[in-house]
Amino acid sequence: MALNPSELAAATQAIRGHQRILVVPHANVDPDGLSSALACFELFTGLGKEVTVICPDTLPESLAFLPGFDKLEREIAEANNFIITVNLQEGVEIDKLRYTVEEQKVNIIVVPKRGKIRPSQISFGEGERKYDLVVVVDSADLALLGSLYSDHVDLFSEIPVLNVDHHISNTRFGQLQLIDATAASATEVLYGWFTHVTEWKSRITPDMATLLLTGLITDTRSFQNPNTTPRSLEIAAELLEKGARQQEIIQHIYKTKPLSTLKIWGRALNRIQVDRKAGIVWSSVSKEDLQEMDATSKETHGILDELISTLPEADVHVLFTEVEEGGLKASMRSSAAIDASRLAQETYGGGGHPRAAGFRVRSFDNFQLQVLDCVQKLKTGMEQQRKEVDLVTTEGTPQAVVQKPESPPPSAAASVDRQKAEAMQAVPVQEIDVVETMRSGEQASGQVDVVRGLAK
Ligand SMILES: [Mn+2]
Repeated sequence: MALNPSELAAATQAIRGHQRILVVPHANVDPDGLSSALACFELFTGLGKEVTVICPDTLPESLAFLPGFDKLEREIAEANNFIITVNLQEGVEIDKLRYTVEEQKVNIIVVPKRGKIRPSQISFGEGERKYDLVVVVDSADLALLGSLYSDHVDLFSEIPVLNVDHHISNTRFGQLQLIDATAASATEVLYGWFTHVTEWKSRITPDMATLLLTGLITDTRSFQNPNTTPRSLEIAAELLEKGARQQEIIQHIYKTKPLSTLKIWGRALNRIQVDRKAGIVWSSVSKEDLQEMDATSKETHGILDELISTLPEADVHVLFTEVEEGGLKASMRSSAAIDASRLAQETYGGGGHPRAAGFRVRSFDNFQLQVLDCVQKLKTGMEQQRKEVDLVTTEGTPQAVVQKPESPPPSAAASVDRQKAEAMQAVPVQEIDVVETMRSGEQASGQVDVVRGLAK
């Protein structure tokens, strides 16, 4: 499934026709999401756009080598302008604009040079939004943006959204989509798009190539995962030709791990459990493990891949992690024989992809006992799926071979918007009086935009 030409044209048109672009990846951001967002930032900025790129989480320090990392912002700035318009009819000319600030009040004082301004000449309206287009990358659903979405639902419904993704489970949100479920990474989709547009193709700098290759390398786990296609390899080769710094990526992604991460991986690998008859391999990391190793639950990311490479013949691999906020998180991968997404759904109401899924258990008394309980339930579910396959005599329809880390659940991180709101209320107590003299020559012809910050 390649990108659809009319969707490509519409997406390109959307970039050309908008000026203030907001780019966002999913919460619990991974290297593909972040490098996709930064690649968009590079290209769109080069096209003369005002681009804001948001990292919805704590900045992952391990990705600080990504070009443009220092441009990442944490929060959506949503100051909506409010415009007060004075209609200059009947020969009214304006001399000065003043405003005074009192406690809880701003007075805007319009001083006419000629004529008299009447209340009927005043009108109000909302100004432009800070952004006029949102580009969401590597996210199957808007909910996966976490609080970035839930705190700004109106923004996402009022301005057009372009959805660039490679997840088969993409809900096709947004007015515009560029979705290719056969692409190994979101950066592969972006590469297809950027090279499709003649004027953009030559804009792929070594920095941008490095970003695009980062997503491709990490989402295919260095081209080891079955989602790797001939196309992915071709693109990787082209990106190297365009100056992508592959060694830099490998060095930072695979060879730099904090000691705590290595320790926690060691603990998990030490604790591998195998049920050969059932075809399931699992391991677990408890809260105590994390505390002891001074690690966070995020550092368990990657252990599952190690489980798979250690015992590839099993049908299901699961890693159970007891999470800081309470409960446990199970990440699961499966062979083509088992639908992991269905298994997660039917046992614990989880979800994901056919071959990579996950679920959560919110509360339990004892983590290790709960893990055993989960394994038992998963085994029953696997048995059930195998039975159904035996019953169906028709030739198997080809399984989707898109393997991806499970989509992260929306982050529960609280927004810090309130701080801003509080800061706004702390308007200076003393009076400010600002005067702007209108240059009469510009009034008639064009726009004058006078900006003064209200802050002290
Ligand atoms: Mn991805």
